[in-house]
This record gives sequence, structure tokens and C-alpha cells, in this order.
Amino acid sequence: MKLDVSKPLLDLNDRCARQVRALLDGHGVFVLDLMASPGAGKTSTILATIAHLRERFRIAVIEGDIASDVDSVRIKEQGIPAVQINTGGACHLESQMIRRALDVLDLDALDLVIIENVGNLVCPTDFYLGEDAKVMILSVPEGHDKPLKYPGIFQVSSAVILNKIDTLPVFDFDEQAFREGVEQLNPGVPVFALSATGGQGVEEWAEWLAERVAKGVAERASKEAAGASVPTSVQREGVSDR
Ligand SMILES: Nc1nc2c(ncn2[C@@H]2O[C@H](COP(=O)(O)OP(=O)(O)OP(=O)(O)O)[C@@H](O)[C@H]2O)c(=O)[nH]1
Ligand SMILES: [Mg+2]
Repeated sequence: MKLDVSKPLLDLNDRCARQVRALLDGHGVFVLDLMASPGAGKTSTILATIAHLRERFRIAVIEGDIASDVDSVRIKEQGIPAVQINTGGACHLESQMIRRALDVLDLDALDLVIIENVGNLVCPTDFYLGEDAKVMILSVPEGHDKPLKYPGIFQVSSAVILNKIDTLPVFDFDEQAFREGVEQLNPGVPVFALSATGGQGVEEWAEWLAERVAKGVAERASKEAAGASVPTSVQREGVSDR
């Protein structure tokens, strides 16, 4: 007999993710799940995004890593709230972890939460965290063939970032082949070519995100103007594992 243990795990994750979603809807906070290989530039992209958007939106970060608080320290150094999740070996974040991290954050004081998922091109793909959008980063040194090898992550992403474009002159990276591969898997998905550390192209990506965050902020403002109550701890307590 063959047991498929992935199904109950995913069911539990999805149930909790829907509760996270309900909590976020009540607060009008936009949540981005950022996925990529180790070292592709997730933290660097988050820092560059914060630099562009911090005057317009209230931002917090949830850092997912197998071990260490290196990345959350980098975020906190910028004066941005950050919650570190150490998975202790697991190659992806799950919605139960996000729910606990959200409990630490003051959602009424936030417009945007960026989740840095654990560095991996496969595992985070299957786990809905209650986020508004999943976005993936591929960096130039990883090679233009990755859409062919890891199709799932390109298919679930609402946008694709091509990072480290400042290194294009030294790598045999065919940007057109990469874009065609992405388009085949996910027709119409926007691809933002940028250098997180150099700054090139970051503005276009940040504006794409800003447009979506602003929508949540506007919806919350119109609800508040209409006198609708924003959910409080009562609904937070309603969020449970089962
Ligand atoms: N040349 C260049 N280097 C970059 C760029 N973005 C990130 N890096 C470098 O790539 C390395 C990894 O960057 P991180 O932002 O820490 O990558 P990460 O995906 O968060 O890494 P993990 O959290 O360890 O998975 C660092 O040395 C960065 O300085 C870029 O646009 N160009
Ligand atoms: Mg990182």
C-alpha cells in the first residue's frame, strides 16, 4: 500500500492559509510571498523595494530561513519591523508559521508585509500562505534554462523578477530565451529585469507592487469611511490550527 502523506499536510496548510487570508482581508494589508533559490537576491530585493516604498507605505518583513537571523537583522537595521522564522530544516514556509508571525506584528499599523521564503525553487511553490501574490526571483548566474527545469514556480508567480542584470556581461545568459520560457509557462506574466544592489530596474518593479498595495489601502479607507469595523483580536483568536 502506498500512502500519500503530502495531501493531509497540504490540506492542513490550506485550511490555515484561508484563516490567514480572512485575517488579512479585515486589515487591508497586502502580503507578498517572495521565492527564489538561495542567494538569488531575495533580501537585497526586499531592501531595494523598502527603499523605494517606505515613504508611501508602512512595511514589515517576515524572514524565512532554515537557521540564523542574518536576514532579519539586515531588515531591522533599516528601521523596518522584521520577524524571523527558522524552519529548522524545512525547505519552505507553511501557513501556520505565517499565522504566528502575523500575531507578532501590528496589522493595523501596516500596509505591506513581505515574506522572504526559504531559498528553494521547488518546495515553496505548493504552499499557499494566505498571501495576495507569489513572486519569484531568478538571478542571472543561475542560467536562462530554469523555466524549463523548474516550471512550477514560474507558473504560480504573479510576477517574475530577473535579478543581477549587472552581471549579464560576464554570464552566458540568453535573456530572450528566458523571457520566452517564462511566457510559455505563464502567458502575460510581467518580468522585471533589475539589479537589486545596483538599483537598475527596481523602480518598475516597485511601482507594480505599489499599485497593488495602494488598492488594499484604498479599500480599507473606504470601509473605515463607511463605518465598518476593522477586525480585532476577537477574530485573531478565531484563527486556529483546525
Ligand atoms: N552583482 C549583484 N549582486 C547581487 C545582486 N543582488 C544580490 N546580490 C548579491 O548576491 C548575494 C546574495 O544576496 P541576498 O540578497 O542575500 O540573497 P538571498 O536570496 O536573500 O539569499 P538567502 O537568503 O541566503 O537565500 C549577496 O552577496 C548580494 O550582495 C545584484 O543585483 N547584483
Ligand atoms: Mg535572504
